[in-house]
This record gives sequence, C-alpha cells and structure tokens, in this order.
Amino acid sequence: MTDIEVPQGITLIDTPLAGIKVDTPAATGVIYFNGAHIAAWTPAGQHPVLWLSDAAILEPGKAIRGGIPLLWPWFGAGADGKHAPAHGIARISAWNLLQAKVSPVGTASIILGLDGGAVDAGLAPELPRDYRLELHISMGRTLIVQLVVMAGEDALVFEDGLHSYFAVGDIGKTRIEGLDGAAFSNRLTDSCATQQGDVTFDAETDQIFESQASLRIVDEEWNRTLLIEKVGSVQSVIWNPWIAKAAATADLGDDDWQHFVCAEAVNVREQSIAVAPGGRHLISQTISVL
Ligand code: TA6
Repeated sequence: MTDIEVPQGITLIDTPLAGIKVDTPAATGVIYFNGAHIAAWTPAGQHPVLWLSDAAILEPGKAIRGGIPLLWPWFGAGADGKHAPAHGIARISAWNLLQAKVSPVGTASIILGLDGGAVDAGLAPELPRDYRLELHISMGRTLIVQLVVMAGEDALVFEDGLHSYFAVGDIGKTRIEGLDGAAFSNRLTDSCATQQGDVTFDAETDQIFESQASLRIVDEEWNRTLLIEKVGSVQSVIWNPWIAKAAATADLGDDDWQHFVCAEAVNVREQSIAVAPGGRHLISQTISVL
C-alpha cells in the first residue's frame, strides 16, 4: 500500500487494517488506508474527540462505524434512492499513502490518494475513470481534514461529505450551536422546517441543514466544547440513531447512541457539486477543542 518512509511520530501498521498510527507530543491518532479513514484523534490531554464503535468492522472493503467516513460520490442511497453501497465508494476503497511528515511541534501532515482507474468500475459505473481524490490531514492539537476531488478529461457531478462521529459524555447533555434559523429537511419524516435555537437530542435525529456556518458541540457532561469550522460545504447533517436504530444496527452497541453525535459537512441533493474537466473541489472540516 506504500513504500514511503515515515518519520518519528508516525508508525505504519498492518493490523487490524493497514494504516498509520500517529503518536506525537501534540496528539495520537489512527488512519486506515481502507477508506482513508481517520479512526481516532486525541489531542494531548483530552478525551478522544472522534468516537469509534467497539463493534466496528475493520476489514478491507467494509465501511467503518465511527471516526470520519468519507461520503463520495453519493450520500446515503443517492438522490434516486437506488445507489449502493451506502454513502458511495470512497469510504470502502483502498487508498495510497502519498505523504507523511511531522512538524517540530508534533503536527502530522498526511496525504492519501485514490485514483479512479484503480477503483472497481462496477461499483460506480456512471463515473468516468480518470478522476482522482486526495485526503489531506493535519493532525495535531487541531485536526484539519480536506477532501479534494479532481476531475480528469470529463466533468464530474457528485455529492460529498465528511461524516464525522464526535465523542460526547452524554448525548442528553449535548447541544449543537450554530444552526439557529437554518432551514432543514428531516430525513425521518421527509418534511422541512426552520431550526429554532440550538439542536438538542431527545429522539432519533437525521436532518440536513442548509448552512455554511461553523458548529459548536457543547458537551456539559465532559465540560467540553468542540468547534467545527468548514470550507466548501453548504450543508450540515446532524445524526444520532437513538435507542431503536442503535439496537438494530449490527456494528453499534446498544448504548452507543448515548456517546456520540455525527456533525457532517456535506453537499448533497440540490447542492450536489459539478466540477468541469480538469477542475477540482475541496470540502473540509477544521476541528478544535475550545
Ligand atoms: O448521515 C446520516 C445517515 O445517512 C443516516 O441516515 C444514518 O443511516 C447514517 O448516515 C449512517 O449511515 P451508514 O451507511 O454509515 O450506516
């Protein structure tokens, strides 16, 4: 998967999946090449910021429950509701390590790449083969994740997103600031509304907000606030499965719903991205502990 040399602070790993471990004075973390998946990030002295299921399936070609799954080139089952695999092919494809550096203060700079020509054409027959994806990760006291989609000779139209799972002490004592006044579509009821105040949780939640705003996840149990700034994304999805869906999901523990919330930067449905031949699109989240 790679023949590049990695510096002190970064270790190549083979199990449970091929990838790298980061362990520097600034942070620890794990990134798997399967899906270019950031499975863990813990800034020095903090609780883990990303949540990962104890029941996550860590096998090549399988989606991983937790961390930061990539959404591309479709969200869910796509706009027509007929696309599979769920959330597209980026999160289940084998990416290559292109760069691994560590700065003097311990910030790891990692680049992973995926060539369209290396992806099984049967997985996404509508796509041209000459696209290219890169994931640029800066992992230190802050985590910056940038997904860059580059078109080849043909134009590309796609949905994209960063489906980040954030660890919280207690979902019932967690609120998300930054979406007051935003229009949203509720995926559970197939209806639209306008958000009043902060987003709080007392039931299954699966909403697409029309918003470019930064979010704050305020976690009263751990007395911690996470700031999520984004670029290149005009929507945020907020998801928590709550009790019944967690129980019905094989790679989620029955009580896991209490300990995470997904706050996703996305461009989906009417906000899908069109990239001209030779063009590119970047979507990013910058995550900080305040
Ligand atoms: O982004 C929200 C969502 O699409 C939910 O509807 C929920 O199903 C979640 O993602 C998880 O999807 P997954 O395919 O990873 O099980």
